[in-house]
Amino acid sequence: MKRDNSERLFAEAQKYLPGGVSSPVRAFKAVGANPLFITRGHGARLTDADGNELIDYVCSWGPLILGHCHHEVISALRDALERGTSFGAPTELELELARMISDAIPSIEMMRFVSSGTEAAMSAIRLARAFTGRDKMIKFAGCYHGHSDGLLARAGSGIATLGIADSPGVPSSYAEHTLVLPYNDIQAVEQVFERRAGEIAAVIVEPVAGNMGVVLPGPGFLEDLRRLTARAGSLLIFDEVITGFRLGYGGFQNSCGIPPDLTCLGKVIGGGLPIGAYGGRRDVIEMVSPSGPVYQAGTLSGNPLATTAGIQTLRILGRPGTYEHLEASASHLADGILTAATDTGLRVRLNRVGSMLTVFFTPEPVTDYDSARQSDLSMYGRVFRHLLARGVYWPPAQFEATFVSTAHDADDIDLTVAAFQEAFRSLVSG
Ligand code: KE4
Repeated sequence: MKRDNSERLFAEAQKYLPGGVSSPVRAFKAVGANPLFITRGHGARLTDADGNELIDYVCSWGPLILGHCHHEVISALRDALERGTSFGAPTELELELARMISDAIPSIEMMRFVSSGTEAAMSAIRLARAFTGRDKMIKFAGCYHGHSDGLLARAGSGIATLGIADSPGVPSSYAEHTLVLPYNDIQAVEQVFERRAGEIAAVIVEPVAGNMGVVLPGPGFLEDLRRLTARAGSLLIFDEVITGFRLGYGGFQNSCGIPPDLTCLGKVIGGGLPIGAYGGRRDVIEMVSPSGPVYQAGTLSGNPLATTAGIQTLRILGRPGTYEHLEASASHLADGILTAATDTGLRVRLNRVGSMLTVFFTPEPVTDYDSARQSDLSMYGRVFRHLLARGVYWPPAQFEATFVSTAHDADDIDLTVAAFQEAFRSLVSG
């Protein structure tokens, strides 16, 4: 695979951008390779700076559920561009997108648009603290809610101890308000609520986790979080930045039937342009400035380009058969990978919900961050590099989700499965 141009650009980029990238995971550090510089996306494929064409399963980390450059999204954006890129003023577009989201996710009675998932989660936590008058929050190890200080905390020494900063620059006083518990461990949550119920402002959770690889909620986990938070007067926040409109037309909350108090959205609702949103109970959201005292603002919040792309994307997703098509494609891919592993005697675990999935290289079930970390990361890197050499652009990190789009057709899936078969065979034969 020719990489001269990507290598040259990567060397130059490292002079101006830390690690040569604009976000850490893009640097391919987890898979022992240098990143490819991408020049264009089209349907399910990317083209890199050396002209290599790749089947894309990163999908910009989730937003591109319709694939790259969907003609109806591009056409709508072209029209919007002619009218201006940003006004810093209300527009009918943000009202239309808000209405579509609220109609699709009934727990979201009101919402505020922001420009990233980080802003959405950060603002939702601030709002929950203001609404409850409490400071502590619970998050789960392996879940990621963006890079705001309070959310960059990792589990303290003991299960119920306060969090410790997970990055330099985060004051311990911020991390100490965050309790980090094991995902799917409802006993740990019960323990904390038994001892500190009156202190907990909110529990924030990815209802299907995507940031330790895909990990599903265990039976009753989300229901118990709903019960415990309601009983304690704490707010339940579903971070659906990944799952929102990914697993169905609405949130995962629609299919699991558990209404959170607040929801964070991003990615898909912007159709590939910068966006985020947080919303939920009217009595909570009305506390947000200027209707209430909780301050939050943003220059490009609800901008006409992102809302245009989001509206068009949701309109297309709302068409009959869309999610059935995604399910069929993702199921075809998953079955092919599992068969390839069985045929070569490789022990893998594949976690999947709809069109988000992760292949782990471990014989044991992956149900939380500790079990995810049992996966053979070196094997993941070797498989990644084999797939890339065969034109398959798989997520360059074990602890990320693989995404299938409506643009992936049967040939793409068959080519991908064949690449897995060849990769597994070459790895097993040494
Ligand atoms: P952004 O600030 O990156 O738009 O969203 C933060 C965020 C919030 N909540 C969840 C569940 C998320 O997955 C994310 C961001 N996801 C990562 C990939 N797992 C974005 C990719 C990156 O960091 O480069």
